[in-house]
Amino acid sequence: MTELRGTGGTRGKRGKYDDHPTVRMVREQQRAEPGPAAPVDEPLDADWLRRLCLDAGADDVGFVDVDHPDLAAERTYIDEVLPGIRTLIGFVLRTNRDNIRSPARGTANLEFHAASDDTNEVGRRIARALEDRGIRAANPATGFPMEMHRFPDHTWSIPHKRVAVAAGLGQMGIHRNVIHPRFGNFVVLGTVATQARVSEHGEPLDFNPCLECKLCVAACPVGAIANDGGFDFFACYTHNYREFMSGFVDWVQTVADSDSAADYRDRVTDGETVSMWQSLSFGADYKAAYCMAVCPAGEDVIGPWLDDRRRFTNEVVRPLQHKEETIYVTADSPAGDHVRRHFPHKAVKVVNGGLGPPPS
Ligand code: B12
Ligand code: SF4
Repeated sequence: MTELRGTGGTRGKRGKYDDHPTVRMVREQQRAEPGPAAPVDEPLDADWLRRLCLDAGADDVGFVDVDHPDLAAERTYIDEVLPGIRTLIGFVLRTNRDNIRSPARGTANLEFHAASDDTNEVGRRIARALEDRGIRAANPATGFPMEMHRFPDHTWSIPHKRVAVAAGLGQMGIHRNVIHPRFGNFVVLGTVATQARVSEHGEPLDFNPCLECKLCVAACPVGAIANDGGFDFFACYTHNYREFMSGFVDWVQTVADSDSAADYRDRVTDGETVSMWQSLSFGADYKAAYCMAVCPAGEDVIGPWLDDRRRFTNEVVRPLQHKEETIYVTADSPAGDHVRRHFPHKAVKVVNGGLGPPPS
């Protein structure tokens, strides 16, 4: 009889749980249909696994050995997801482009939230399908929830961008988002970690779909993206993530510091208060993502830009640049100067970035 692991039984001896109905039932089943109780060590066929992932709803997929050198720096966090990971299954789901491009933030955020939910659901389906075959697998979130107890240090478990690049699903553009050769940057990235080995791994793309057109540089309201691909994390984080982690901390501090309702309403507009309510109720809203919105790269995306660049700029880039809105910056930051210089019609609001101690 196959020894059942985890029942406390010792081979040849009667164990404490031998008479439990579940233990008896499982042992009966194993006698009737002997099969692998633990994952078999044969690698999974890559074509079979690819089909499984596409059937689960992925738009593209690639496999990476967890020992890939590009993941070495992140192993402590990756290994936390599941013991004994051997393969990372990287996959992408397309997003609806015109939602992401919409200057109406509700329309763009609906797509970010819906596409992230779909991606989590696809990861869950892949993990479930593997589990049903006796293979251990887990799907960490595409974004949130994260390991917030480590905040502000490394809060994510799996660096999906690095996995996607190693899996051959795209390359990072100047704006540091992964650009898929066909779908462009209009993708959400997901990863499933599994103990299984896979017969073939992906190879990084041999070209970068980024055109170096710099539309992302021109569109970012806080100047977070440099021409050479440098990225001002704090500028992006302070504005775009105003209603996420640190922005929320800053808002709570403002509430705590206010002397009265009137004082609070001097510091925070009603629009900002209800926007925070909306983020807390329906999922935190991004303030921009304009770098992603304007990117013309990718076989399925590039057509309108190639046909008529002026028209593309007028229809896609200008509405975001011309939008009148509040831009959040920290005091004396290059981001503040950037908004005042390039987007004088946008209101600048100086806030506490929230990563350090509260302002005195
Ligand atoms: C951390 C993070 C961020 C950070 C940093 C972004 C970045 N460039 O890394 C912030 C909060 C700014 C951010 C913003 C956005 N993000 Co984000 N983010 C992540 C996250 C959790 C990890 C990214 C990562 O691996 N970074 C490390 C390496 C691989 O990237 P890197 O560019 O070399 O990172 C450097 C800097 O970011 C910096 N850094 C990172 N964190 C921190 C923290 C501090 C305190 C400091 C000082 C520096 C710093 O140091 C890194 C090493 O040099 C992933 C989800 C995940 N679990 O993977 C999503 C992810 C990368 N984000 C995504 C998206 C969509 C966005 C936004 C468009 C959000 C939005 N809707 O507005 C913007 C785009 C900003 C941009 N141009 O990059 C997508 C990208 C999809 C794609 N096609 O590539 C991901 C993959 C989520 C997903 N599952 O699809 N994000
Ligand atoms: S907008 Fe242009 S420069 Fe920026 S990432 Fe996309 S293709 Fe590259």
